[in-house]
Amino acid sequence: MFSPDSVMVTIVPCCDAYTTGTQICDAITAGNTALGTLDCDGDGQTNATECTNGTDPTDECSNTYTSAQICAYVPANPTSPLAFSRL
Ligand SMILES: [Ca+2]
Ligand SMILES: [Ca+2]
Repeated sequence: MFSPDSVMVTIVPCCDAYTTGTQICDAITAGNTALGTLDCDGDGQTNATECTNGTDPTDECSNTYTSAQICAYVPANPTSPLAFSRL
């Protein structure tokens, strides 16, 4: 039987709550691991990975891809911001 008390709600941290990559990295460092699993700029690298690598999690053009990786990634992810960056 359905019980409202048993409904699980997953709260996804909103990327829009942060305006800079530094704010995102600071929040992850402070313990917001869920935010670290997101990809706020849609470049295919998680926020946590970008903070570790020193790239900007709010800028899809700031990443650690090689040109060869981008050439492979974009055709496979045509809706990615990286694909639109080519225009
Ligand atoms: Ca990213
Ligand atoms: Ca990025």
